[in-house]
Amino acid sequence: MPKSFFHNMRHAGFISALVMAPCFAINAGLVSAETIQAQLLKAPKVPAPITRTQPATVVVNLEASEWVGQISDDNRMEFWGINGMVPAPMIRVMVGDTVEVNLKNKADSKQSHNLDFGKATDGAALVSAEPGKEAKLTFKATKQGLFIYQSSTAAPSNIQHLLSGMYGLILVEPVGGLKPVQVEYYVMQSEFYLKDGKKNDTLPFAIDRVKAADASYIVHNGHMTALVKVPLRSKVGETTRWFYGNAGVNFESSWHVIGEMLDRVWPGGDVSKAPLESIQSTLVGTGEATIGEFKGEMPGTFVSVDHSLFRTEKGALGLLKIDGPTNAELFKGL
Ligand SMILES: [Cu+2]
Repeated sequence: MPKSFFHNMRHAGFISALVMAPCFAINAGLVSAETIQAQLLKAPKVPAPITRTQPATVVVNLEASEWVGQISDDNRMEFWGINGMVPAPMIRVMVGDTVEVNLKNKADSKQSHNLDFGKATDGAALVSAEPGKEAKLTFKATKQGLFIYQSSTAAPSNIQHLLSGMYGLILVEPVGGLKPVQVEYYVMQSEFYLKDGKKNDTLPFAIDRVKAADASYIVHNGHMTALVKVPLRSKVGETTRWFYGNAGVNFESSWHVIGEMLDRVWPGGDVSKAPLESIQSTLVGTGEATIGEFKGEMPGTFVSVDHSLFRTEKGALGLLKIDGPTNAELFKGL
């Protein structure tokens, strides 16, 4: 862990969502279901909320590739990811939508890469592409909720895909979308198992450490200090909704925001049920995602953690900076 995770707070960037206009597919003179190009943004950005009530076809263009990048300020590793991002971009669709996934595998990849969307539909929905090739998968989003899509790990030998960054969230919203809130963020806890090395080394994957559950890093959004260097932002009075995933593979995450109460939590991302209310910490299993939200009552910098607190030394934390006037009625320091 760097000396102080508060050190870089002032370099915070403001995060804004891009909105893309939908287009209509015209087929043999008939207007078919609306065809929408999925917004694919780098975490913690979340695609724009769904407000429509009619199913559409959502086109999701994904590219698998392998690259060497920073896992911490000191060391690099080889990532295997989607669209050059770890975690992969969040996909947002509505129940009843047809999802068209185009998976391209970059020509200089050494691996064949696949993605499994089986949680968002009935049965297996796997798409696989050899280096330099492209594959297409069309599936109907039949199950609403928040799920992880990931590189399939049918054989243990494939675990390196899941431990190199090949996972993201897919949100299947109910018809008409979730109740709107002011701010939404996407956070993924993930584990990396690497051989030890010196400063500036590129650290190779270490399967022995996976088996021993001896993680080198447990991070929020693909880098040890991703959400420390660039904190999440909101304002007093705003409700912040978090789409919080845990890619695993060894550690459940006890998600907790120090100094805040989770006003509403949808455990397991199950939006078909009423949320739990006033939750202090919520367990997010490996290979599971949860939705949680809270209203910021006071200004300050709040620390989101896996409450197995020594994991913060490996990167399992992020900051939320809430700006605005203080509320003396609610809380007064001595
Ligand atoms: Cu892969």
